[in-house]
Amino acid sequence: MDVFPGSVHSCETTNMTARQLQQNSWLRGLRAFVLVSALGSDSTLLAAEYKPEFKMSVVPNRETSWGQAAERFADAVRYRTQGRIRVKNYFNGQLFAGQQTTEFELLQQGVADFAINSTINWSLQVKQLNLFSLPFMFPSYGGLDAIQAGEPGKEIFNAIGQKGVVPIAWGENGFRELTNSKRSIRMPDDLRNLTIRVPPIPILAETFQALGAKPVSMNFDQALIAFQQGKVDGQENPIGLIIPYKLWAVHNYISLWRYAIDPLILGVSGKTWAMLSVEDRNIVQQVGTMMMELQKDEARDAPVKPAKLLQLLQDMYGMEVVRPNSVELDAFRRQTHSVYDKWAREIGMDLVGNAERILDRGR
Ligand code: X2X
Repeated sequence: MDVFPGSVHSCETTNMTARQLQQNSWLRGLRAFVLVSALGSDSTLLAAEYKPEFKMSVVPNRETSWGQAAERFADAVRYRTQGRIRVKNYFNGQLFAGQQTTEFELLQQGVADFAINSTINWSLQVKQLNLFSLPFMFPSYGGLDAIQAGEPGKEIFNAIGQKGVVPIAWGENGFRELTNSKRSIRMPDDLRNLTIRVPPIPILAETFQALGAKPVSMNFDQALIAFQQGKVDGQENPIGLIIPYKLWAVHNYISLWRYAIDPLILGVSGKTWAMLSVEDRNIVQQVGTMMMELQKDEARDAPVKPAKLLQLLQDMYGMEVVRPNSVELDAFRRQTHSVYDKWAREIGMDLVGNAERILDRGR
């Protein structure tokens, strides 16, 4: 018996903003493309033929804003499809056995049906996603939003679509800040010889190398153990993860340097997408868009403003909060310039140039 009764609403345009509508029309085109490339034809199956479980992959735990978004998505999709699509969430990287940069391949193969993941973890397969890891590129959320809503965002979603994954919506992990157990970090020199864990993608390791640190590339689950054992001196992650993972217990210092932004994307396997009826695709799209908008808001502002969380780190856990000034940030930027230039070429000069122009207009 279905525990989620209720009518399926007309899922076309109810309650959508003009921006969402506009986004949806090109997304529909993109999805049609992915569908055709994935299967060669449109095979809309009957609901009764769906599998009993659709798998959602999530890197961190249920308590994070990514985890909450996955829970809400699963509940609402099940409700709106009257139980046709039952999503089971696999937290803590269970589906990819700790290898966080292989998740995109699971989506391509249809081993995972859905994923909410950081652009970092998909950037080995979709090189354009390295844009967000260009050192010290993103000054603010405003510029980021304009890039995601504009041409660069479309180009990136197209690139993901061409690789057999349907991107539904942007979310956010946040600006990646630096924590460590050794000392305050205000200038590049302060980083010298510190071992800093970074997610396993080259651009982040190269950035820390350029700053004189000793980067250690490691999957997140292993990193958590390494922090506990004091095997590395520091790490970089947004405040939204520093709190639920209690990094204040192992690191006394945090530098708010915004060296990289870390968007999330909700994606669907092209193979799974091809399995769904048009009606159910629309439901997935609508629910996903709404849940990721909520997730993005939460990552930035709710339930508690990041400034309040910082106060908590400072007053409750005794962390020393360092805010490098603009001269100090310039020193970091200068020292990582070669990494920026090298990766701008890898990502594509047109895409990076477009993004830079959008940021300049917003300054
Ligand atoms: O591995 C990390 O640091 C994390 C959790 O932020 C990502 O998945 C990129």
